[in-house]
Amino acid sequence: MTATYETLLVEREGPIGIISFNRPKALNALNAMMLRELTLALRELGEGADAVRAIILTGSGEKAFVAGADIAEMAPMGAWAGREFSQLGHIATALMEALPCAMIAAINGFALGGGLEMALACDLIYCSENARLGQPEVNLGVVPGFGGSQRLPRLLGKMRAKELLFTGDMIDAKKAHEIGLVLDVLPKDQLLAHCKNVAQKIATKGPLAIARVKQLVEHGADVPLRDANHQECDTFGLLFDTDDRREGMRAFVEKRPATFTRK
Ligand code: DAK
Repeated sequence: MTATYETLLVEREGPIGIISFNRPKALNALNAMMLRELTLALRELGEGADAVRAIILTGSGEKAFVAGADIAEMAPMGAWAGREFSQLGHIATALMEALPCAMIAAINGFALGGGLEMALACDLIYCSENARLGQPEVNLGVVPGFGGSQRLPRLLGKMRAKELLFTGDMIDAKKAHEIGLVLDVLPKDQLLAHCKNVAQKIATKGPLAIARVKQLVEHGADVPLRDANHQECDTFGLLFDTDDRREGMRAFVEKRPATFTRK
């Protein structure tokens, strides 16, 4: 790790990166510095020849993943500063969707407002039993600023999303699982280990295949089915010309695990 971070803990364990939002006294509320550092950390871990295969996002301390955007920092903002702040969140979340590695949210407590929006930009979301999730922006007289009004309805359907967006209610882990907002609910002390296991499993798969299937899902959601299927067809063909595809199929025939080289 080369960069130093004031608002994040950034670790690397082999093929896995772990980014912890690290302002526990303010329940890891997202300020502008944290959003800038997040973009930097995502690039440091997720880009380049030695990029990790999965990045886990979680929160430092006992209580929170992220309890929203920093209200004290937002309070004095005018229209232009508000837009710039929103832009910082959009840059980080768009990057999460564009990176070739898997993004995993490990929600270990409050995930509110901007916090839930960070998780919504991840590929997979798991939470602990004590998690509380919500989009309480309307309580403050604003709308979500980091993509929540768009990603939440795409994930849950319009009506479920509107219920959360209109009421500002916090829901518990059980309810979040029931409505499909999280994949699984884990005991608090097992959440990170579970996410690392999922990340390790992904790290054994073809890296080019993971990058491309993520891209197909992300791009496919925005285009007509016929065009999306066309993209799949092209990608399938393209991957046939890679060392990893040859190795993957050879390894199956030879009954051994594949060794992928990202080539
Ligand atoms: N911002 C700043 N500080 C926060 C915070 C937040 N979002 N959440 C908690 N804190 C601070 C508290 O002020 C307190 O600080 P001290 O008083 O100790 O100095 C400390 O964290 C501990 O919090 P509590 O004492 O309140 O802890 P409790 O366990 O009693 O309550 C809570 C936990 C999560 C229920 C409560 O802290 C809470 O309601 N927090 C606020 C939740 C919330 O409303 N979050 C904001 C969501 S709205 C946009 C850009 C972005 C956004 C919108 C628009 N544009 C640019 C247009 C995004 C908005 C949001 O994220």
